[in-house]
Amino acid sequence: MHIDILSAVPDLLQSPFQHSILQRAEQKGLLKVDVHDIRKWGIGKARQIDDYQYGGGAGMVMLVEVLTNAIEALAAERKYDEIIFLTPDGETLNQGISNEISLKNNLLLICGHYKGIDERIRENFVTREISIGDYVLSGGELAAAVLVDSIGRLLPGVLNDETSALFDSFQDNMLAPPVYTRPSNFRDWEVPPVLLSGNDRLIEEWRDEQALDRTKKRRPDLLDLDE
Ligand code: 6GU
Repeated sequence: MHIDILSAVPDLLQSPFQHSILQRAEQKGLLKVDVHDIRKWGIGKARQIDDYQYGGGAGMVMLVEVLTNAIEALAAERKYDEIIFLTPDGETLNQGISNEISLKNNLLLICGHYKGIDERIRENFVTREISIGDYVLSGGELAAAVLVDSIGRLLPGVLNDETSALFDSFQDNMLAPPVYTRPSNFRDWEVPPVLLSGNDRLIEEWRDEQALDRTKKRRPDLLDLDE
């Protein structure tokens, strides 16, 4: 998968993809992320990328011409499956959306800043709009990092044990069961004996039960989704 990201604050996106699972994905050639500074397409000597909004009101808006030039320059190199704008008024990201997007080959992510981007970009280029939750961030960069992380780990071959994403929280609309490692007794805090039993069937039953219990208690809304 190839992901281009357009950002006015590219430095914010330097570190997130250079560690752990996403680093491994890049090293294995399964994922390539290129961050592009929008200012590269800025207008005039000052490389202007935003302006006051028509009709008045506080906050700057990113320029239609600048974003058009940026998008068209990148689109000339690559045919995008989706052009995604990160915005608090987009559809709220969930595991199902991440699963779906992880099947694409080429993505362009656009990070807004200030008040937002000229609506004509959304009308004429953007194919999908995504929010990461009902709260406001200063820009789309951290949301883009969240999206890339959640889809990058789903690419075939990225996780060591390919089955492990299947048992993540939210796959099957269920939270994950509790996990333990050695020692089995620490300060009299004991690991549930069934996990030490060696009986795979009982262990699986216990995990299913714990996952359901946890989901009922913490996120009953997830269980309604199945009906
Ligand atoms: Cl995608 N952008 C911004 N600015 N704020 C957000 C968001 C995105 N998702 C949740 N809050």
